[in-house]
Amino acid sequence: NPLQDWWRTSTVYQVYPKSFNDTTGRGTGDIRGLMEKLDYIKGLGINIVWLQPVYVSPQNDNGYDVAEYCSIDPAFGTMEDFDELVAELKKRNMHLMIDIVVNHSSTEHPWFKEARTSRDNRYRDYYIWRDPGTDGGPPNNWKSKFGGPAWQYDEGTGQYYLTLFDKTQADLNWENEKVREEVVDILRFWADKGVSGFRMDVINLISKDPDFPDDDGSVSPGDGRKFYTDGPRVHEYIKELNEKVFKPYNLVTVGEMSSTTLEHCIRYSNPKENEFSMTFNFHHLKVDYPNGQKWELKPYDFEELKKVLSDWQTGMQQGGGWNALFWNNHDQPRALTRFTDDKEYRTESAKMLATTLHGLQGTPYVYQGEEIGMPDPKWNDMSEFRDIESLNMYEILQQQGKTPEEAAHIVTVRSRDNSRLPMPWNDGHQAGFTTGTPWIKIDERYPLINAQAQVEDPHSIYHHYRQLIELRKNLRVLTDGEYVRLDQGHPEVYAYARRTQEQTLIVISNFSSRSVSYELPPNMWGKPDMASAQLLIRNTTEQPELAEVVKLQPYASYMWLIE
Ligand code: TEU
Repeated sequence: NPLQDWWRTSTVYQVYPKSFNDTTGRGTGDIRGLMEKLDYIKGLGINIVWLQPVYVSPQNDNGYDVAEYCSIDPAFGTMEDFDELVAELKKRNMHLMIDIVVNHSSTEHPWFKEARTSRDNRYRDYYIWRDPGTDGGPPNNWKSKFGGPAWQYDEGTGQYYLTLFDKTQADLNWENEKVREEVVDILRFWADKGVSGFRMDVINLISKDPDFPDDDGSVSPGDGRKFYTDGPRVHEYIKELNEKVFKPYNLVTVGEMSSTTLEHCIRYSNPKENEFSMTFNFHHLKVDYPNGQKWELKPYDFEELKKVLSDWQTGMQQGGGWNALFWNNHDQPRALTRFTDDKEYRTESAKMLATTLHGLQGTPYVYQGEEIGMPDPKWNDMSEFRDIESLNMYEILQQQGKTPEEAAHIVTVRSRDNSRLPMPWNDGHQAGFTTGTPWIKIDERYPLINAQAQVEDPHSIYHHYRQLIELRKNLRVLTDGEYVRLDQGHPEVYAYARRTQEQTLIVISNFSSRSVSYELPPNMWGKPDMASAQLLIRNTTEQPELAEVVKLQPYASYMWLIE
């Protein structure tokens, strides 16, 4: 039964190394800094650590611009440090998942430096080159995800090369089997070093329509993604990686799927397809995007959030897929600020979001700082920002007619830097992150919001996560219980059940600062066993019985078990 896989009852902790822990005084985190904190992570009950890129990189996109795939950047440490990290994790019965960024490489990669020297260089076709369009401009109208055109002109050889992200991130040409062979070698190199899994960056973008047609905007927003998202050969390419590396090394793998569909994610993650173990999708994190547009603002649509989460739970369950569950990552503002109250009800809100997510089917991901209730920072001016996407968009928004203040406001709400401030370890100098000058500011609330305070307080958010992670290891209904949404559009409450023959789990959460009551559906109530429901986890002092009508304080969230 595929539901026995070990990673289906695991929880993953995501480490953004640049902001995790600095042991050199350089002001950026490093591998030895992560090693110092393994017991802190283990204390949560985590058994997989996802380490984001630490490879040689010019850091234009904080390591997602890789210049050498099998070397550690000296800023993060040495290969010996990496080997020691793997060993230290194994000692703690924990696994290492590393980030693989092979939709594109840095333009500093030797392959690209060679490729741009001449049209017949042996590495030329490792990348995607096209002649100028009829007007002498870019070959088509595709747009970069970070703003601006998706093509850069190379004077030396008179052609454009494709860059779906930053102009220093050149898309690799997966049509070229030599590229696919290089990727297999890279994956085998790291698998031979003892990593247990891979997170594959924007892996559903690697197959492009070889005609590179203009996008007429008839399907998606007209930036070309219709011609490279979930492209014609994407499943073929992934099956090849699975056959040559994932399966032989028995790896756990997660694909980051940008702008994807439920149907594709079922194919990407159903074990019978032999592709990935699970997938990230982002539809639940676009319910505050007006018409899907990230750089416009609106309050989030609560009903849409519940609908998307439910549709994906039901759809993936019926299709045999497997979700990577997450509210947060290094590309998203903090959910605590985005969806709830990060001030008066910060602790209740953080625990409510955790209970709501960890009751769903899938493998949960905890992004560093989420487990201690880190909110979005308070930004003072644009000089505090570092993210290439945010800095680009600040200019582009003004070119589109926004005033500097309007553009800055949108960036403070949307910027990926919202989740990239250094981990606050304690209330000491620089929150214990560095003895030097941090690469990005430290959140000034670190005397109140820091890991040490959270670990020492048994009623903290940290210990709430620990309880949820522990439940997942032992409660079968969390792994294979059928998902059923219970609330029918309640304005403040999200309620759902998970069911097997033997057990029923009920999760009820108040996403508002109002005290509300929620009435269970009649067909649920009245059964004698409902009164025997056991309250497994709560985020308020009160311990309500499961009753026909449940009263919920602001941001209250409960999980009951009926056996
Ligand atoms: O993210 C790709 C991605 O979908 C987001 O970056 C999103 O497209 C972007 O924020 C625009 O809204 C992955 C990595 O997680 C991200 O950090 C990298 O910048 C990106 O790929 C390129 O490697």
